[in-house]
Amino acid sequence: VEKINMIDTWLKKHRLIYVGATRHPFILSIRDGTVNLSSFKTWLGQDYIFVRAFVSFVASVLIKAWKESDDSGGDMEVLLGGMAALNDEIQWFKNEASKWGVQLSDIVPQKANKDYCRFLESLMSSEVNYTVAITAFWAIEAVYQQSFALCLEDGTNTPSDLQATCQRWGNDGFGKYCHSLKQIVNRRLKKASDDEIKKAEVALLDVLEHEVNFWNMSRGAA
Ligand code: HMH
Repeated sequence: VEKINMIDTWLKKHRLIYVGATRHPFILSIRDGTVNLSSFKTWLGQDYIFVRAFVSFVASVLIKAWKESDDSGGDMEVLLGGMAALNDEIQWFKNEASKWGVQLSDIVPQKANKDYCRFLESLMSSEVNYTVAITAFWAIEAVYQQSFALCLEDGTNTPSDLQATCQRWGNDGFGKYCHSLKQIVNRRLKKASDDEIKKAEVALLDVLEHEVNFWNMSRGAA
């Protein structure tokens, strides 16, 4: 297998599941303007809970980078930038929730969310190495980047009051950040053992499945 760009190799191999996560009916409904606002509010409240777990996960990836990385790609700076963005994101969720009348303190995590947070927690274990964890991290960010960028393309009907949400993950800066993460992952996978590569591929597939379940939950379909 060509190891220069392992991620692209995997995305071709798992194209259907990747498309399932990045062009989900929930996203397509935002894109064509038919989104149900109660679904959007469900997503907003649940994602706030997810992001709080995600911050802890990113902190664990940063620790692994410090311990394991040769850091030729400035991994720590990229991860620290990601954490700074999450600081901003938590505040954004609070503002957005108050705008939409969503009471964040009342949100009870639904099953798909709890399952996803539990998965993140499993990746925080010191048994999981940096290459596997950062592969999952890239995939988690890339799904949102691809999904929301789709809603910003020309000729779409994204409701004007959801444009800012789509911009949050669909903007060019976030795209560049995801690209930096992807380069780190490809660099790590080039040097990884077969066992690590296999585990990283499984982690990618796990992320994609959790993302699909998360979108399904938001639509009230799960
Ligand atoms: C479920 N996946 C989910 N929520 C997010 N906020 C992201 C990915 C990206 O940050």
